[in-house]
Amino acid sequence: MSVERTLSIIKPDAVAKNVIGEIVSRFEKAGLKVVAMQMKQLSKEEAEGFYAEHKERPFFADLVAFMTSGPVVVQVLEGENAVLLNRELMGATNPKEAAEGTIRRDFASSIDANAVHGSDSTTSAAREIAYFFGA
Ligand code: RTP
Ligand code: MG
Repeated sequence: MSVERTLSIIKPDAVAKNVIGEIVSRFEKAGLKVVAMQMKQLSKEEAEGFYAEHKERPFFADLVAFMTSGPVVVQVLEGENAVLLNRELMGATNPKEAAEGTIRRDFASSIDANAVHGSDSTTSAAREIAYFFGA
């Protein structure tokens, strides 16, 4: 076990549904601490750079359009095994496949509008945290 940091984004669909507090509450109840938080409107360039690993994928343009469709809440979460714990709390990418009690099962409406982002590894987390919050 080790204390890690991970990057979380509450996506435009969840912000529009007025469930920022409910989502943050799930992180806190699971033992993750919010150590940085910023509400912002992503530019096209910011969203493209953030999801650069997916730029050749067929869904890239839709993903960027969705992520810039309204404000998001970008957070750094800290705790024991934060990267994996956050992914477990989020549930599967497609909400139809997400386990009961997960954020995506309860708040996501589709594979595009899927409520939250979470870093998928400690390496991604370091890059993503620096991307939004600097060193
Ligand atoms: P995220 O990066 O947003 O936390 O999501 P993830 O790790 O669960 O999934 P990832 O493979 O990284 O994909 C990033 C986002 O792209 C959209 N996507 N659409 N239509 C499709 O087949 C498809 N696959 C992925 C999703 O909105 C996903 O969250
Ligand atoms: Mg991902």
